[in-house]
Amino acid sequence: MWYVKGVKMKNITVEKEGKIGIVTVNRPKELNSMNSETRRELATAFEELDLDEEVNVSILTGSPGKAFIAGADIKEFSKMDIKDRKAMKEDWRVTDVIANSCKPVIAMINGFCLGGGLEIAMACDLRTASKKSKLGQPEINIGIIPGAGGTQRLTRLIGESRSMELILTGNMINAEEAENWGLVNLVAEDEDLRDKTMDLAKQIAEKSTFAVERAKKSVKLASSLPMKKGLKKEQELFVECFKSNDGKEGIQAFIEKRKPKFKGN
Ligand code: CO8
Repeated sequence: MWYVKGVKMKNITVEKEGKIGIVTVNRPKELNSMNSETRRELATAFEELDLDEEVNVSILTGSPGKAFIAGADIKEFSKMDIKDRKAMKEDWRVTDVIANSCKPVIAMINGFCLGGGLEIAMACDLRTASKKSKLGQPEINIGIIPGAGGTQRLTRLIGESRSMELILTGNMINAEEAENWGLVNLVAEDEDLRDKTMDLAKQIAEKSTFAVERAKKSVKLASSLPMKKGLKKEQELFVECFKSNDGKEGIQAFIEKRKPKFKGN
């Protein structure tokens, strides 16, 4: 049994490898679909990792088998009496926690990545996928629509036309198509996915955490701010980095032809 903030985690595991935090949804029999409890546990875990000084980058994945995350738990949906948006607030929290985390989060997609599974992957900053993976927003097949950012994040990532296609047909695409569409950053053979994802995470984890946090923030603002405001915000964040100890150290290290020693401030 895993504990985060002293709370028992029944549906996920949280591990650390060097500066990388790895969160795994562990409901293989249900294809790692997320019931409410899983969504709440994920939110708690990512909040905790955001505060953890030992961790610079996190990875979200599914327990080995067929699926990364096959969406929300449809069987639980049948028992839920959803009266309004506010009643689901806690259920929705996880995507906000990940998207607003000051540290990068990588979705390591190792199988079916559907519905809420794709939505949580899109709340992450980068996505890697194994060749066997299938991605889609099949909600329309059960008479509902994406409800955790699918229509908004997917459209921003791949454009309206392809987003419409996935959301209106409910069809799945494979990992290579997803890479061509700009939905995933890299595709690996199933057995290489973990190593390649760890390499990516380690590359980022070695940078200045001060600069990485501001880079993530600035890129995220591009989808919510008009260009002029976005550029102004970028300049402010650039100056913060320029004035930081890490900024000074990075520039000096380049001049002295040595590896920078970043301290995160
Ligand atoms: N929820 C609950 N159980 C699931 C789910 C799911 N999403 N997906 C699979 N399972 C279960 C199956 O019922 C089955 O259980 P059992 O053995 O007891 O019958 C077991 O997992 C294995 O699944 P299959 O036998 O179906 O495996 P297949 O390889 O034949 O098919 C598929 C795999 C194609 C992934 C298929 O299982 C499938 O279509 N699953 C549903 C996928 C889906 O529609 N996902 C979207 C759900 S809706 C959603 O995510 C909305 C998000 C809104 C977010 C709101 C947050 C607040």
